[in-house]
This record gives sequence, structure tokens and C-alpha cells, in this order.
Amino acid sequence: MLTLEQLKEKRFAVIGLGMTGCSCVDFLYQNNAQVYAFDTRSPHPVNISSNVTVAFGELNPDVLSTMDLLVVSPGIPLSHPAIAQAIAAGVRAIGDVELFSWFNQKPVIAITGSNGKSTVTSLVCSMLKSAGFNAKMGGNIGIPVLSLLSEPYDIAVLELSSFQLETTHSLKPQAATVLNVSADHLDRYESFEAYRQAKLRIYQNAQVSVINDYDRLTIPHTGDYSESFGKEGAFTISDDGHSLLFKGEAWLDYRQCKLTGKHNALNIQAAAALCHSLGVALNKLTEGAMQFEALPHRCQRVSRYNDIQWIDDSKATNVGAAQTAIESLSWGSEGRMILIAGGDAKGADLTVLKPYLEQYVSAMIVLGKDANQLLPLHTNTYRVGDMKEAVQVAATLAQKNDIVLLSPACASIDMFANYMERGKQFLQAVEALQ
Ligand code: UMA
Ligand code: ADP
Repeated sequence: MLTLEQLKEKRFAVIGLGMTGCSCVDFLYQNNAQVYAFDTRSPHPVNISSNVTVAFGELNPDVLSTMDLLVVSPGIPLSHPAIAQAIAAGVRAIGDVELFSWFNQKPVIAITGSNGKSTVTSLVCSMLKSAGFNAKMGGNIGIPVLSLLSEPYDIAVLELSSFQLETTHSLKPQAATVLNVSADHLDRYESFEAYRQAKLRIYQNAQVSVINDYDRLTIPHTGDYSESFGKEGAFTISDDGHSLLFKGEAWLDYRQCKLTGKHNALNIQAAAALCHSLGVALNKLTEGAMQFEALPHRCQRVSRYNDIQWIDDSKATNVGAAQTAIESLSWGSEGRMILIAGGDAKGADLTVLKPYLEQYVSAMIVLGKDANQLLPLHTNTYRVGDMKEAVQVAATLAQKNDIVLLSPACASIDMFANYMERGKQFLQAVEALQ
């Protein structure tokens, strides 16, 4: 850890000039450190002070080895040859969350998991605000953590990806959770276990560790944890699914909440466990939980055209999220389910979807780079070229009370700018039917 005074004596290489890198350059420059900025892409405009030296293109390991610290963006693996060479030469590599933790003075709630991170991060903020706290969120949710330091807050609520956790060492969260672990980012990790280990780093130095007792993979290596949600710990749900319970006593009527589905009941339990660990009484959290609406592109009903439920779950960029959506939405549904899936599987094994497809899905429409992997998983499958065609085929198959679910189980980058754009094209195609 360095003090603000010590920053001035150090040479920092900030690598990657996206959202994270630019926030790090700004922070270090404003605090009088010697900053050198790098991006491996060809020259492009970047939003940083013109006084900072920028180098584009291939990284030079000899230059990096002359630095005191590397600040590496989450999208760049530490195994990048030039970075790995500098690390081997004794240069420390950190990320923006590590820098944040050196200078943050306020309690932190830290959230990771394969799925539900953004929902739980936003929920925690909503619940803490209803309890009167000035809670601010940041991290993988799209707000670089260092930007929090320039504004007042009582509690920082951080969504952390496995990539960010790899370069974080000194964060001391008041409470931390791994919501769940399922296959994701296997194009970056050498194994599923390596990906899981990166996530479990969140518990290091945490005062309270909150695990999901439906998912043993969320338990820290030591086996020790302070709190759990799901079926065994203090935070559970009643058998009829109507009430959220704390030590067997109802504290929230789930039917009064805007969120729906089993997975969101778990998300509220996780959020409540995290807030409660700060000593906040549960009755102060209920308003924030009840008023919270599903974030866009997460199991969001976008149309009821033709008495069909058109659901945008474009944020389901991995198999775990798609499995949850398929199962959760089928629960209590009167109609059949038509699934639109496919994209870039990021090295994941899509065959694990098969039992869910067989049990809950009547027809599947597939598109994108890894559509071929999905084709053999269901007997009634249609391959299409784009989202418009996918929706048109779905419209010919769907009848009253059916659900058409876009839950791709894959990243969007092979065909769309991002998952938001994929969801938008889905909605536009549904609107074009009318
Ligand atoms: N770059 C290089 N060399 C490379 C790769 C990238 O120089 O080999 C440069 C690019 O040219 C670009 C910059 O690095 O200029 C991009 O850096 P980045 O990919 O780390 O992206 P940021 O804009 O800094 O956004 C990151 C997170 N991105 C990733 O983890 C890939 C954002 O999460 C996060 O919101 C943001 O920091 C703020 O914390 C996005 C994400 O996709 C949403 N996260 C993954 C996920 O949710 O599954 C983990
Ligand atoms: P993340 O930030 O981890 O990607 P989001 O809250 O953005 O999580 O949701 C991403 C996807 O995961 C959506 O498809 C959503 O429906 C699904 N999801 C949300 N909560 C859970 C959960 N607890 N378990 C499994 N899937 C979930």
C-alpha cells in the first residue's frame, strides 16, 4: 500500500485506456505520480490529460520492467507476454480496485459471482438508501471505482469481476459475497477452478463472508464463513415462496416486490445479508427491496404482443444465467417456451443446457458464432441469420400464453456491439411485428 505522498515517487504504467485505464491515469496524474499510459490498439483518441505520455501498439517488456508498478485494466490478462515478463522481473501488477482500496476510508460491500452481480449491487444500494445511507456503487457495473473517491459517500458498494479480483490485494470489505459460480470466461482462464479461485479472492480480508448455501462452490477455501442465504442460514424463503425469512421470521412479503422469480428472491436474500452485516435493521431495508425493478435486459418483459410474453434476457451471457431464466420463467407458466439463444460461448460447454432445453423448451431458435453447438441439443431447432429473423420465426411458432425468451447463454460480441444492442434489436424486431 502507498500513501498519497509516496505516489509522487513512483513510476506507474497504466495499461489499457478504456474506462478503467483513463480513470487510473486521471487519478495518478492529479496526485502527482509519474504516469505512462499504454494501449495495445492502434492510435485512437483517449480521454486523458495531454501532459501524460501515451504509447499505442505492442507493449515493450523492457519499458514495462523499468516501472515501479503496472496498473492493468481488467480486460487485459496478466499472462500477456510483456506484462508477465515485467512481473517476472519484479514489477508489481495491480488494478484500479487496489488503488481505490489504498485511499478509500469508508466501509465497502463487495459483490461477485457468475450471475446476479449488477442486480445485487443495485439492490444493496437501493436498500441502503431506503435506510438513510448515502450508498454509492462502482466497479464492473460500469462505474470505475476511483471515480467514487471524488464524491461523498457513506458506503461503497462494489461489483467486482474475477478479472478485477485478480489484481486486488488490499481491499478490506465489511462484507463480501460470491453469489454463485458457473462456467464463464473460460477463454481467459486455464480451467473452471482457476476462474472460481479468482472469484473466491473476494473473501480475503472480509470481515463478514456471505455464501449461497445452494451453491457449495461459493464457500471459501477455509470452509469458514459468517453468513449464508438460501436454504440453511439465517436468510431463507418460506416454502410457499411468499415470504422472505430471517431466522424463521418473515421480514418481507415477496409478492409485494417488483422483482419476480426464484433467482431474484435469492438476490434479495443476499442483499439483505450484506446490509444486515453492517448492523442495519431489516425493517429499514424493506422499502428499497420492494421498490426495486429488474434492470434492463435481465428477464425483462418488453412486450405482450399477441398475448405472448416477449422476454429480453440479453444479459444472459453464460450458461448459468440462461439455465436460471429458463427454469425461473417456466415456473407457473401456462404456455410453452420458445428460446432464442446463441452468440460467442467464450469457450463454455453449451451441452449442459440440454436437460433444461428438454424439460422446459418447446422450440429453439439459434444464431451467432456458436449456434452449431446448440443445434444438436434440441429436436425442434431453427437456425437464423440475425435477430430480426429470429423474432419472425418465433412469431410463427408462438401461440397465446407462450413465452418467447431471448436468453442467449453466450456473449454478444460476435454480432452486436454489446448485450444492450442485442436486447434493443430484439425489442425493435418485436415492435416491427405489430
Ligand atoms: N486493451 C489493450 N490490450 C488488450 C485488451 C484491451 O490495450 O489486450 C485496451 C483496449 O484497447 C481498450 C481498453 O484496454 O482501450 C479496454 O479495457 P477493458 O477491456 O479493461 O475495459 P474498460 O473499459 O476498462 O472496462 C472495464 C470492464 N471491462 C472488462 O472487464 C472487459 C467493464 O466491465 C467495467 O464495467 C469497467 O472496467 C469499469 O469497472 C465490462 C465487462 O464486460 C462490463 N466485464 C466482464 C463481465 O461482466 O463479464 C468481466
Ligand atoms: P451480472 O452482473 O453478474 O452479469 P446481472 O444482474 O446483470 O448479473 O444478471 C445477468 C444475468 O443473470 C441475467 O440474465 C439475469 O436474469 C441472471 N441472473 C440474475 N440473478 C441471478 C442469480 N441469482 N442466479 C442466476 N442468474 C441470475
